Amino acid sequence: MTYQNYSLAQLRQADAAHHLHPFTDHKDLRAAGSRIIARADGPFVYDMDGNEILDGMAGLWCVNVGYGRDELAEVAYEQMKELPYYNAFFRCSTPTPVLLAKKLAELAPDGISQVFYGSSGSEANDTALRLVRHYWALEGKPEKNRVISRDWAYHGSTIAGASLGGMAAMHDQLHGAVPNIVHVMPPYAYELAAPGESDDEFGLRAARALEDAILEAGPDTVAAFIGEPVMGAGGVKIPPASYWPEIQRICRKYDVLLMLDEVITGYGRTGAWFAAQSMGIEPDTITTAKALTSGYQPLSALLVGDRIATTLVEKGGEFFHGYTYSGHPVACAVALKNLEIIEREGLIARVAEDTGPYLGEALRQKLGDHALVGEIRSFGLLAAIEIVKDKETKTRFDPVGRAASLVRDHAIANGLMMRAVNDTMILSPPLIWTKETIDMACERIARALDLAARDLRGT
Ligand code: PXG
Repeated sequence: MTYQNYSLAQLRQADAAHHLHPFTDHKDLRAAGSRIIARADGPFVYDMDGNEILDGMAGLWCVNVGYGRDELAEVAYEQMKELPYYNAFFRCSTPTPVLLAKKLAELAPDGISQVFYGSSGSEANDTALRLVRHYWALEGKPEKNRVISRDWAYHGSTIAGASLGGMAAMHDQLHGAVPNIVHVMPPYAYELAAPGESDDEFGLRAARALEDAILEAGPDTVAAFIGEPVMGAGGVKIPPASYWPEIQRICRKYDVLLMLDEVITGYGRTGAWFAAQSMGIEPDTITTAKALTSGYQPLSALLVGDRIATTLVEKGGEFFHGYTYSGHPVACAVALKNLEIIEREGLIARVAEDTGPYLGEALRQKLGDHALVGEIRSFGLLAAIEIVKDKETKTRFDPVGRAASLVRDHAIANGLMMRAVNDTMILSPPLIWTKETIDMACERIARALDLAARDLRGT
């Protein structure tokens, strides 16, 4: 590898001189320098300082089959030799995207059998937004074009993705979001439920915020609702059981399409191929990316339900949309092999029956009593730990985000990669984690919590 001709100091210097990182305060980064991860194997990543770090985030919610899978490298190599690239425009196709679409149609929830490819979750959500608006235009209702989303949602970082998302800081930098997208409250009981309100009552109230928004806009102007089954980047916000059935009912009542963003939850993370199946949701589109290739190649697949696909095919007319890399042969070959590994190793059943339930139990049992822990929640292999100053009143440390950043820094220094979202600690590990790996992670989190508590004493 060519990087081995460079010292860590040289790489850091070149990184600071030339590389603009995503979601980064560049002034800060240049002062601190970056951690350079140079290799990875199984559940571990290795930085160039010589640290072995257990990857509690599966890269960025994506490396579901873990690192070091020779099979995925080999299939990419073979495909590159055979056909590195050809496009899917102008009535052409290549074999691997066809076979992958067929496979995805088998795995997808009932009523979904078509696929539109891109290279990222953001691109797939751009496709989804165009597609639902195009659908209503084809149906003779072009004015039915509003999309309702939620505060704190994350749907990507292109202008369409950020507009669909509900991150206020991102909206502030858009200087003009995509028009006709509105946001309602998220189903986040820990902070938003009223005193004495049960989780299920709160879930119904949060869902009815959608109904209010539809009625306020007028149902004839609302194309779709978009949501992550479990909000990921917004802080692993798991909705009460009452939430999605009520959302589904409201969408049906007002003939509003349901767009599910499963960029994080897709391909096994919740103990089913898709969270739609674990939660009983019947969406019209499902956005997927990340774990489709376990991050070994950039690839997204928008799964399109029969209602939209039938109109698109029967009414005809060109849908003026697509990307150079829509259906990239190498990425699709890697995806096919990745899905085969997930199936062959029974990783989804393992999450559903074994590691998913164990992750929640272990975190609660080993960390639930810690003075800094306000709540622990989990769904499959997604988990969150709320960091608070006072468990009873749910008061946070000041300023917001400082406490969880301390926990995160101590966790990484103690060999566990975690993420902090404001004052919520996040875990989204590879599906290859065992009960032993979960125990190892819990020990490292416990140590990080103790060290952060010491730092925070008196603040
Ligand atoms: N939808 C969801 C639900 C996501 O989580 C995207 C769309 C966009 O995917 P791309 O491939 O365009 O990044 C995502 C991505 C974080 C973090 O800090 C999360 C994501 C991306 C980057 C950072 O947790 N999720």
